Amino acid sequence: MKPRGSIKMARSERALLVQVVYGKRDKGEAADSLLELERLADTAGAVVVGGITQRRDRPTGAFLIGDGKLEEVQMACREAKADLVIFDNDLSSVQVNNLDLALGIKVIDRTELILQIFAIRALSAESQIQVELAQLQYLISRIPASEKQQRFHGGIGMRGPGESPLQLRNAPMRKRIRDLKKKLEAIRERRERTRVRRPWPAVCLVGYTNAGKSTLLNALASADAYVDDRLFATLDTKTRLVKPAGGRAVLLTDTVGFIRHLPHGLIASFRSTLDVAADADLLLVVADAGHPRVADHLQVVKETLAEIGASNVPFLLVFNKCDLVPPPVLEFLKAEHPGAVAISALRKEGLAELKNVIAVRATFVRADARGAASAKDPEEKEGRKEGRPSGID
Ligand SMILES: Nc1nc2c(ncn2[C@@H]2O[C@H](COP(=O)(O)OP(=O)(O)OP(=O)(O)O)[C@@H](O)[C@H]2O)c(=O)[nH]1
Ligand SMILES: [Mg+2]
Repeated sequence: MKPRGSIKMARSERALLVQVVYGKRDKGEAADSLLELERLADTAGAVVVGGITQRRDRPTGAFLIGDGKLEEVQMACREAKADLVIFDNDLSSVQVNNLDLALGIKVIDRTELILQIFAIRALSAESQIQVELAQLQYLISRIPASEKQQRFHGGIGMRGPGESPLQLRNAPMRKRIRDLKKKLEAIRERRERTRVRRPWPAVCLVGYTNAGKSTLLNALASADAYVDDRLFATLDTKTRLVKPAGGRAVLLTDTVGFIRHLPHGLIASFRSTLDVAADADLLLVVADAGHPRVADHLQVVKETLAEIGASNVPFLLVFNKCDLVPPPVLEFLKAEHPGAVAISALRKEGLAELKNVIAVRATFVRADARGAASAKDPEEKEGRKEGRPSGID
């Protein structure tokens, strides 16, 4: 199922990628970051026409890259007929302006690219408010006062929900930010009231983008969450009731994925969506076992969970995409992470065991945390069947 806002490009922009690697940064990690930038650009609808990396001891200069490298980038842009340059590193507003002028084409950084993807992908009113807030805060923090109304000038091919120049002109940005924050606070309060009443243990799927969280929700709950081999397919939460055979039902929620260098402003703006993880009784940390940098991904997930205040929520590590993993690699991962469950959400393998572990862990942590062990299963009381209870989503 395609979401209404799936990316439709009138014309694909041709993007050249540039990365500056400082000091002792791990080569493999930097290379993976560049590959990820390529996927992000593709997700935003651009066609990547090349990539240039420079190693430097420390960040310098008006252009981030050295003069010689700047010439190389100029030439590469001309040769490849690029109309966009995307930096993997964060750029200051001064650097963006200097590069814009020197190269004569649009220059954006990774943060702006991610914000644009979120703007394109945001479907619900809530995620649109969150993206607009993040964009406005990005503008305020990065752009000199004289330019505040001119950034987000079209991004890659299309507009997002938060970038109407009219909107920016008609309402001073700070007032708009205050209004958006108020709206999000109201959403949070409403969600908080629902949370207090929820009768089932709450389990939340978290993990790196593209790990297979939505595929797993679909497999466990016969749901229809949007699945895509692009990054940030999911920006909204989706909750379904899952009942293990003979066990107690849990509420399973799918949410937005994480990525390295996820802009802090975006995390703060997506607070009301990410609260679902911080409030969960159990987190299912889904990892793509077939990804060569899975250890980096797990580290990013750990750091992001800390940033959203979910570090203390009990978790269960789930290695997904095991159908793609040679047995020795799987054995290595299992040895490194005792207690992790190995599955293939796509092929529906290992799901019965996973459901049982979830049932035991979720009931245990809920009883432990809230003294609810003696509470009667509300599902039995209300005679509900597996599926979607009313008022969820
Ligand atoms: N081979 C294989 N592919 C899988 C498996 N699970 C998911 N995928 C694929 O991985 C891609 C991403 O899946 P999603 O479920 O959208 O991933 P996600 O974690 O929800 O991603 P975001 O919403 O972007 O954070 C899709 O192409 C899926 O078909 C699996 O077990 N095996
Ligand atoms: Mg998803």
